Amino acid sequence: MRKKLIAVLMTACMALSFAACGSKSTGGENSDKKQITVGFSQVGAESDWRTANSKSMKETFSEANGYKLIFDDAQQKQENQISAIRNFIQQEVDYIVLAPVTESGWDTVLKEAKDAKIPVIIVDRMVKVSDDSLYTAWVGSNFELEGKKACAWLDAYLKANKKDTSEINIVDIQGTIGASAQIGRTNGLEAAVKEHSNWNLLAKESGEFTQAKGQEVMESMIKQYGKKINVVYCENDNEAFGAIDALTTAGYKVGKDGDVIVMSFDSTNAGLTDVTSGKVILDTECNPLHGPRVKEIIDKLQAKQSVDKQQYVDEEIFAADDTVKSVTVDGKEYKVTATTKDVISKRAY
Ligand code: GYE
Repeated sequence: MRKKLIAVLMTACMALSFAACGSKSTGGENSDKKQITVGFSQVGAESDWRTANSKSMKETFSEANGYKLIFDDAQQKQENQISAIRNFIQQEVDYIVLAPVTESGWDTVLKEAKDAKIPVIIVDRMVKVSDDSLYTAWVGSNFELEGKKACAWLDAYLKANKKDTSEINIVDIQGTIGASAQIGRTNGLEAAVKEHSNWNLLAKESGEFTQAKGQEVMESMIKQYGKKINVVYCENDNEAFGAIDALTTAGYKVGKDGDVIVMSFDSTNAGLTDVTSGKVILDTECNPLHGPRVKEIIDKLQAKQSVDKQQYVDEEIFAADDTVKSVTVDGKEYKVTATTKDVISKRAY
């Protein structure tokens, strides 16, 4: 009888421990670890880049990998991001991941996260805070370097085409004002304009990183400057798509032997497809696949290891042809890839 009771108790215990196991852990690579809850405040869905970025985060922080991801799309509004973060704090998530729309305005809410002892990882664009301990780590691109690489390419391209003494009129369709990606890319261009007495920056205006606004801004720039424009510097691929639509509708020939050349950033599949046709003359890469990079930071924090405060991603340069083989920025040489369908097919976004 006693033996039987022990056996029953043991079975009950095993059942209970299985149940406990079921509620706390999931299958996949973290199978016997506790599920980690990550609250991710995403900027929005303004561009192809952003779509690829969201996909990378969702694929990485999946249930099968041992995570519960609370994904919040802020529709490009900082106030939405601030309330998402407050929500994550209330839900006592294990980590907060923030892709900030602009750099400033985060001190108060990040202090709230710090007081709640929730580590904050910043991804993609940066935050400008008075106290760096308000976030644990940042991973993303060197946007100013991207701008400098693009301008070094333009300089070399104009030289190769013997146009380096002509007047070059440039318009800048900027990203969301105050976003690191805008600040860096605009700064890169403005520094290069200062260095070239024959480069004129005719106008700069935000296209909000969207195709629709990019098109609208291009239309108004065409009205104002017409055929004076030689170079359209778009701060992302979607703005470039909109600008190209506006230019072709207005009867401009876009490309190498046309009226105007269009430069872009991101190097998404669609962007690079326009590079192969020459509609986009240069696409400077900005890599959106941050999911595994953020995961690596979280893995280290889980293992109580130290993490780099700031981590830049390596990025490439894609041109419509091989006129310029490489560019040198701040003493470092970067290879330029002449874009083909084959090059695109090997890329994931
Ligand atoms: O270039 C653009 C997106 O912050 C790097 O945001 C990101 C930028 C990217 O909307 O396409």
